[in-house]
Amino acid sequence: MSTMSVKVHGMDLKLSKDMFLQIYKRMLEVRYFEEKVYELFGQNLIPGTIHLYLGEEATAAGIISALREDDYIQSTHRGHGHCAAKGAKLDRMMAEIMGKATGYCKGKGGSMHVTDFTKGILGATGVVGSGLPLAVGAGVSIKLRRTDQVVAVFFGEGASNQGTFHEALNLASVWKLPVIFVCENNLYAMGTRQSIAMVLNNVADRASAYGIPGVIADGNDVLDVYRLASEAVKRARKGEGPTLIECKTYRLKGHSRFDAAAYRPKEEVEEWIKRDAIKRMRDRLLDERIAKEDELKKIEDEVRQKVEEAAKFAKESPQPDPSTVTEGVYAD
Ligand SMILES: Cc1ncc(C[n+]2csc(CCOP(=O)(O)OP(=O)(O)O)c2C)c(N)n1
Repeated sequence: MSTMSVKVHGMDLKLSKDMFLQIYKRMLEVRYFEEKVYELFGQNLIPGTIHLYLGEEATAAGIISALREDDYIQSTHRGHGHCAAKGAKLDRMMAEIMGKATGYCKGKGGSMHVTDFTKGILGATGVVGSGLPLAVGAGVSIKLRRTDQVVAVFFGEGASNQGTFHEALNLASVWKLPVIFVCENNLYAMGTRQSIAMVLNNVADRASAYGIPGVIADGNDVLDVYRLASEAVKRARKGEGPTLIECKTYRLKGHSRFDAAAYRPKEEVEEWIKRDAIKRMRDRLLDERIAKEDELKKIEDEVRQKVEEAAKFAKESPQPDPSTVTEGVYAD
C-alpha cells in the first residue's frame, strides 16, 4: 500500500492513507462519544458523576494507534476515551455509564470502571495513581510469558506526584519492563494548577531519575503523539524497557461534571480551543491532500451514527434486576 509523508514538528512521518484516516476516526469516536455522555448527563440519565476526556482525544488516539490489538492499556477515572480508542464497544460502554444491565460491568461499575479484557483494556480506576503499579504487574506478566506485547498506562500530571508513580517507574526501569508511561498533562489536578503542586515544568524530566527516556509530545497533535509512541513501543518490544511520554494537553470541560472550572483564565481556555486536536488533524488531512472533504464527512457521519446507536441501546436497556445486587461483587 502506498504511503504518504507529512512533517510533524519538523520530523518526517510516513503512513498509509488508511492509517491516517483510522487515527482521525479514533479521535472522532472519542469526541462524539463524550459529547453524547455530556448530553445524557444533562438529561439526568447518568447516575453519579463523569470525568470527560473532551480536548484530550489526540493523546488516547495517538498512543493507542501505535499499539497492536493484543497490547494492553490501563486507564484512569477519565477513561472513556482510552477505552473507546482501544476498541471497547460503545454501546456496552454507554450502558455501563448509564448503570444498565447490558453494560460492561452489568451496570455496577459505572463511568470509572469500564473494562474489556478481550480488547486488552485492563481496567479504569477512580483511585488516582493506582493504575501505574497495575501496569507494572502487566509488564511483569508479559516478560514472564516471553511475548512481545506492551502495556500503556495513562495518568495525569497530578498522579505523577503520587508515590505509586515513582515506585512504578523505578521497578519498570530496573526490570526493563515493556511499559509505556503516558502522562496526560492537562495542567490541572481538579482545581490545582500544576505549578502549585510541583516545581518542575515538565513531568517528562522525572524520567531521568529512573534512567529511562522522558519525552514531551504536543498532546493536541495526534501525529506527534503517534510518532513518539511508536518509538517507545519499538523500544519496549525489543526488551529495552519503559519510556515516559508526557502529552501536553488540556481538558475542555471542568474536572468532573459538577465543576464549572472557574479557576481557569478565560484566555487560557480560548488559547487551547484554538489548538483543538480534531480540527488540526482535519485541516492537515485536507491541506496535505491526504483525503477529500467528502471522505472525511462520510467518516464523521458514520461515527455520529455509531454513537447515536450506542445511546439508543443504552437508553432502551433495562436497569439491573435488584435480585442480582450481590452478583459479581465477591468471588465465589
Ligand atoms: C488517591 C486519590 N486521591 C485523591 C483523589 C481525588 N481526585 C480525583 S481526580 C483528582 C485529580 C487527578 O488529577 P490528574 O492526575 O492530573 O488527572 P486529571 O483529572 O487531570 O485527568 C483527584 C485529586 C482520588 N480519586 N484518589
